[in-house]
Formats: sequence, C-alpha cells, structure tokens
Amino acid sequence: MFRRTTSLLTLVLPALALTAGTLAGLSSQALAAEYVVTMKDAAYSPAAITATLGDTVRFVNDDGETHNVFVPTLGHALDLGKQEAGAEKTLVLRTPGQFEVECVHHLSMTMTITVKP
Ligand SMILES: [Cu+2]
Repeated sequence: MFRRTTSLLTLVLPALALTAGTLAGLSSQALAAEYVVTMKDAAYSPAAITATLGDTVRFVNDDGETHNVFVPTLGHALDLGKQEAGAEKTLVLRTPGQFEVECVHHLSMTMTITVKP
C-alpha cells in the first residue's frame, strides 16, 4: 500500500510543476502584442511599426505574387524566405533596436521596425 502511494506522488508532482510552468508561459504571452503587416502592391503596410521586445509581427501576403521578409541590418539580420501569395509568416521580436525590412523581390518594398526594450 505504501509503495503504491509513493509511485502515485512521483507521477503527480512533475505534472503539477509542468502545469504551473505552462500557465506562467501563457500569462507572459498574453502581455505581448501582435502586429499585422500586410504585403500588397509591392508595399508593406504599415511602413513602420514601433513594438516592444517580445511582441510578434505577423506578415500576411495579401497579394497575387510572392514577397519576402529580409532584414539586412547588422545585429538583426534574418531572412524568412519566400512567402507565396496568401501565406503568413510570424516574427518574434527578440532584439531591441531599429531595423529595416526589405523584400528581395521588390527593391522599393521596405519598412522599418523599432523594438523598444
Ligand atoms: Cu515583395
């Protein structure tokens, strides 16, 4: 009988710890904002956003052609790859500062993202 109780506790305690961790994760996510940037007619809209560290930017290709999210700015460089018509890609802002976003398919297609600490 004693043995059975011990093994039950061994199972229950890690499960409780896992639940607490998940709830903490959810509450910090709930505070983060999500910005939506549409890609249409060779332009990002809006062309500039100011967000806070941990926020998310969702890029929505609302167009008939392929676009892209490419960041050449030192310290922020990234490439989300080819984004087909109708596709969405998400970027979590993990580094404070300001950077340029460019579309490798359209040279005039640029935007600025400012990330406050
Ligand atoms: Cu483009």
